[in-house]
Amino acid sequence: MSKFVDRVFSGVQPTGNLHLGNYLGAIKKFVAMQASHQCVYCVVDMHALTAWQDPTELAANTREVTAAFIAAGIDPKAHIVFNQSQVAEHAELAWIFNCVARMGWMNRMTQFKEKAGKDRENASVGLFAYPTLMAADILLYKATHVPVGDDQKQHLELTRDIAAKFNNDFGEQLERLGHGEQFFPMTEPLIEGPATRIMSLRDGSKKMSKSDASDLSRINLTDDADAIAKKIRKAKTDPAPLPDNVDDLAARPEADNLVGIYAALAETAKEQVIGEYGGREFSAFKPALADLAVDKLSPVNAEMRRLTDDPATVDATLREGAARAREIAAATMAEVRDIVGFIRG
Ligand code: AQP
Repeated sequence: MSKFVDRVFSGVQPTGNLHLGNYLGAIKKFVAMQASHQCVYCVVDMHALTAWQDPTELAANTREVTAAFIAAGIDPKAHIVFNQSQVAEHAELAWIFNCVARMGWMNRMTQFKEKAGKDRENASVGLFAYPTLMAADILLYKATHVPVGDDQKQHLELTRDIAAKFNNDFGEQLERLGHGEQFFPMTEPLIEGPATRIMSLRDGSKKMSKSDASDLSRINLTDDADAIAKKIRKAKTDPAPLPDNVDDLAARPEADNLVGIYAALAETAKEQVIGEYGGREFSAFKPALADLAVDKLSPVNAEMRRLTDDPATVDATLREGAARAREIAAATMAEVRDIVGFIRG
């Protein structure tokens, strides 16, 4: 039996345009994990700074992500909801991990390559070091499970590599201090279901993304019913009707994406959706998808608005969550300082 308590950690960046991909790939799963795990959900504002953020918008977006968490059904009293920058231990452990991770490992990170693009010389050092901060976020809470979208898979693998190297590099010290062989757990990513990678509504080969210049490419969690219906109506598709078999979706990325969105919203499998809509035209499927999306997203949207209209209450929730997160983080960091040989005051 593992010595680690079953604990979930995950985060979302407050970088604006929170969308259906973030909701289905992450936030909806966060809600489900509450029944079986102790959960720590973080608005990762320090991660957001890896690209320039307008300070006023960063604060507003931090409140918006918090509101989305709560509106979607996360209970900040039973679990922990906070913003990363309020718990300084994230930055402290990230520094130690910067000294554990190897340049070769970091150089292989595809997200850095994609986000830095051709102008790598001009990317922030923070963008390059993003994955070590993410490892610190997770391991500070000794999290055993992390629900994320498919795009974060490589960062989770790096987190495990960092944990293993730390456990190994300080093995003797861990024995001496009575921690056994494993100080940090081998965290399991939770990347499953029909919505691990929601694609752009305009281009089935691109991930739905906050930074896409086209607003029609994504359904924002702040979109009203008309906007949701319009975006689904205008979603790119091929001319053929939906196939009778799920396997035939593989060669049709746009159709596959819409069926996946339907399945995730309806909490069913793609097979079920194809069972119902296989052979039908998009002119029949799209209105059904729009109705389902409006039905599921409107209550979240309304509750988000109510919460963001009361920033003082949102800030108080974050403050209380940070105080509880800090208790766990401070205990881990005290142990880490002893393990690496820092003299404590
Ligand atoms: N398209 C997606 N499908 C499924 N899951 C997704 N996630 C993001 N996009 C999709 C998941 O949402 C969580 C929070 O993501 P994030 O805010 O930390 O950052 P991100 O992945 O960089 O978000 P974007 O929208 O893709 O932003 P930009 O445009 O800046 O690149 C994560 O669990 C992520 O997997």
